[in-house]
Amino acid sequence: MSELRALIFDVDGTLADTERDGHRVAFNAAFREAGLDWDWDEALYGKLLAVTGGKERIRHYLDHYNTAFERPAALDEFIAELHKAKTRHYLDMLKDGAIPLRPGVARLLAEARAAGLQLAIATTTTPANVVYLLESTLGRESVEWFSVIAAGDVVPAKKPAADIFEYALRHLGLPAEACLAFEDSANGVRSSVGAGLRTIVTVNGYTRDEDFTGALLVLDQFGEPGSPCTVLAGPAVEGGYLTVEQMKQWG
Ligand code: XBP
Ligand code: MG
Repeated sequence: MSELRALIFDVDGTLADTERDGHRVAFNAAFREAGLDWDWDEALYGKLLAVTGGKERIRHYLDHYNTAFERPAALDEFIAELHKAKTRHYLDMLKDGAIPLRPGVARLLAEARAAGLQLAIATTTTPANVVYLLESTLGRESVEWFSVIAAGDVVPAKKPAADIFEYALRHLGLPAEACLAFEDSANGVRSSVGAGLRTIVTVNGYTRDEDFTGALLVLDQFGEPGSPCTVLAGPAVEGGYLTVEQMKQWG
């Protein structure tokens, strides 16, 4: 048993419900702007989430769902440009405060800081998306709360590969046993568990029925005093909401 020293958070689906009403909408806005008639509805987007990373997701869409599309010769650049526009639209949404944090996230971050734990991010999304989300929900200074923000193309192999969590651990300078990871998806859990991390899952509409083999605990949300979480798998959560005190006991 090792003393708990750091918490490593996924972003999309874990800190905030960003996919259906955030990233998806921004992708569609970028497609429209580029004169494309592509429309990623909620159901299709759920299937496309099988592939992490926005650029990788666009390529997967062309390979499997829009094979008739006449591809430009410079496909990589075409995808990169579309994705740049998508990021611009997504950041505009964050600036407008369109995406709140999930229940219990702000409380848990505050508890962790008060307890002297380090905080880190491990995500496949673009770095600016993380900064804007933190700033718009927790204030400008909140970015500084995180010792490591591991995001996007900083590793070539995105989740479910373990690389992004391994990168975060390396930069924290801690062994996996001293940390807990927080995820919302099967791809994320494969990545964090692959890096040797005990992982707590909070599911969302897109990921509820996924396979979370290897996770320590699966919840519907972190929970808040007076607004309890539901345990879907794993040990009981005392009082109905996840606390740093409890997590230390599972250490
Ligand atoms: C998140 C992703 C990201 C976002 C879009 O996965 O796969 O690609 O959907 O962000 P996870 P970008 O939560 O497992 O890290 O378009 O910036 O890639
Ligand atoms: Mg996620």
